[in-house]
Amino acid sequence: MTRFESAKEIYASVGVDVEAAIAKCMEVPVALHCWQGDDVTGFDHDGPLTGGIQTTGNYPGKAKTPEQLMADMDKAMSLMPGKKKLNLHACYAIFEDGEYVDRDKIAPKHFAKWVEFAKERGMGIDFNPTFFSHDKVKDGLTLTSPDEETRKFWIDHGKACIRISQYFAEETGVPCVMNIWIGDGFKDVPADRMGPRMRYKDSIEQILAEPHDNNLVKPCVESKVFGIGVESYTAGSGEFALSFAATHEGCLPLMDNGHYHPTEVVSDKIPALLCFFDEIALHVTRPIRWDSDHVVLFDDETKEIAKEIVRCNALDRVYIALDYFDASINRVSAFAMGFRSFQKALLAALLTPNEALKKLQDANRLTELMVQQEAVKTLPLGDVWNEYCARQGVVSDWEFFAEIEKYEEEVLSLR
Ligand code: RNT
Ligand code: ZN
Repeated sequence: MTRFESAKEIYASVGVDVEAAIAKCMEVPVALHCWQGDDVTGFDHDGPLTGGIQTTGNYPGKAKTPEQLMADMDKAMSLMPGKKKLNLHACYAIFEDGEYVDRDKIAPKHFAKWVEFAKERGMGIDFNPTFFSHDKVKDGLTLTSPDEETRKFWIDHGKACIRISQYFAEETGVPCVMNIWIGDGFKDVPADRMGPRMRYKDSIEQILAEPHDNNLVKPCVESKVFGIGVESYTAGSGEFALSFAATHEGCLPLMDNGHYHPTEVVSDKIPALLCFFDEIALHVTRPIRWDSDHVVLFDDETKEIAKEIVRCNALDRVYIALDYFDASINRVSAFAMGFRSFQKALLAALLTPNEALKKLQDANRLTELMVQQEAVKTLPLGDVWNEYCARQGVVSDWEFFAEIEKYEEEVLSLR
């Protein structure tokens, strides 16, 4: 008997159907964020990363052109099991033949190459307006700016992104999640906390008024607790984003698990929000002490997030995207490791006897629940994971690094 066959029997003995879990895991789309490949730089500007986020490290081989970024994503995707969706930021517009337009004027044609890339690989596309790293960010503000010309520029950017999102959905046949996140805030104690939020509310309302099909474009608002240089106040706080989504038809809340106080957990917020929203969106990341955006690993909170989505029976109600950017290690490895880690968490969640455990809770058999939840942790997940990777035609964890080394030697080191 192979290790996989033996694992299957062990899981069956606790009521888990391994084949069903593997089949399900292959179907769940997870969005891969292009910005891990070039430290959130993009192709439409020179100048630093702003908005209160930061990449640290200077590992060689960073992608500098659309072709390099696509090649790196291709390599990474060849190492990742599971269903992928492409996640783009507006600053990854591709201008050709010397053309350039500012962010308020970007159009579907500037993303035609990405559409081609996605279609050839059978992927849908998610999208993000880029409200940072740009000279029209005035005094650190965009959609909350008291300067009407500035605010209008960014509203027009948002509207352009709605049109591009609709184009992505129409082209790929897959709904496009369009995430609004701004870094607007203040380093020190503001004198007016409500004014910027009222302007933000009005700005998003204007953006969402841009005609679009709600079945094709899924706008969301991502909250945040603080950013670098905006430690005292963030306009798009948790309460703001959640209340906005709750009161605006067709708008989803997006939770990034790096955007909360350190003892708050998104895994617990998922079932809370699912009581009220048909659909929600996630950015899965790994915050170390702050919103540091480390590569996602197979750690406790990642496992718990996946477990909640699965046991709430909400795989088709939660839009899952990854969001991290580590410039201190091989970026192709970072891409693939984060994706593989989330896949592993999903598979583990699908291999958990959730119904049996729920029954113990409802019968108040809490001693037994603790004992069994601990026993689940050492079920032979690794054997099923290896089989899952093999069936998806990707290398095992132990073969993975050799692929990274080879690509670094043959491609990245020549840049
Ligand atoms: C920033 C947010 C946001 C960004 C990306 C690049 O804290 O998490 O989602 O990481 O839009
Ligand atoms: Zn995020």
